Amino acid sequence: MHLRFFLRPLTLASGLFLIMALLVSLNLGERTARRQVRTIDITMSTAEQGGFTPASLRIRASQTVRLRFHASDVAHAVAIGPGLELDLGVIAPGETKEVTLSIDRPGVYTFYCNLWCSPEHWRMRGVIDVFAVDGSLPPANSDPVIVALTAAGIDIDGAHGAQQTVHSADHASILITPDAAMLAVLEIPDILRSPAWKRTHALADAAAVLGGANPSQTGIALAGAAAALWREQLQDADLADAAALYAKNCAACHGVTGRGDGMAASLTPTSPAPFTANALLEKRLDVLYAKIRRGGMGTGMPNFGALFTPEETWALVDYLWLLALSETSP
Ligand code: HEC
Ligand SMILES: [Cu+2]
Repeated sequence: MHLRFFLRPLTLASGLFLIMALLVSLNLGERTARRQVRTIDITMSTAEQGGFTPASLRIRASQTVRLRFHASDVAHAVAIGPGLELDLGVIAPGETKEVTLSIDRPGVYTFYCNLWCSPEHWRMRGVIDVFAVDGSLPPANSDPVIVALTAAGIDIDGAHGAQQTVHSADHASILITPDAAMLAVLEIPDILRSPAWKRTHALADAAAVLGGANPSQTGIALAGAAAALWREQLQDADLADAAALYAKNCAACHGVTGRGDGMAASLTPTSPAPFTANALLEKRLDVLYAKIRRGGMGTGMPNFGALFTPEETWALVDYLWLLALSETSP
């Protein structure tokens, strides 16, 4: 009883002191943490006026940095890739948006504008070199798909990717539309359901394989059946992310529905390709993949290999075919 009476004021005082000490140290800790975060201010103008300034950043793996993007002239939008899933969205003129990030995997990353802001918009890119703790930068790895195409002697810019077993002349004036009813009638070889086979072939090849198993069918009927088969396969795929990437990075030239009629379509030296079954008939999927990653030399088709992961690129190829085979196809 006596003891308790004596102790109480002491406990109260020391308790208060402890709490205050804790608050002070918390505050200090927070301040030092904040000081450790390097802030980098990046000004954005159209590519014609210099694009991103600075356009080249060097950070260490796992280092936390705060990137502050300021739009100095018109509206821009910023995303960072590949594989980081960072998209800051639109930044209005005069506005600043920031992102705090730390990248664990050393390598070369790209920050880029994904809102059409000027005729040279797609050149608006910046590079982030992320160095390993030992100061090294891993060499850019070559893309096995493009390496394989080159090794096989396939010209990515060539007009034809397919084996041309079904000749395009057969279809020159006939529109290929998916014919789902045919699928119940035809013998469908298993290989046509193999994703790996599909990636190294074109719709014309699929039609040719169908023709081998169903010799009495006409070329256009086979192409319609092959198109139906591809559309069926695509309907189960989750292409929401690819649709978003397409809307931000491709629609300006290729058009929202892929008809080659985007608002910037008239600005490219070559017209942006339409994504229709007829136009893509003889294009191997890996050739489309390569074109997206590497761009079309001198045509105005930008290279997206430094922006997207291989998986995102394949999903885009699927999405182009979904556009080509959708109901709104002419
Ligand atoms: C600045 C305009 C522009 C933008 C943006 C653009 N493209 Fe293109 N694209 C073109 C032009 C022009 C061509 C035609 C040149 C060629 O086929 O090599 C083309 C061709 C292609 C081809 C080859 C088609 C074929 O039939 O051979 C594919 C695939 C393609 N683009 C996909 C994309 C994707 C996917 C995006 C977005 C990630 C995109 N493009 C963004 C202009 C653009
Ligand atoms: Cu832009």
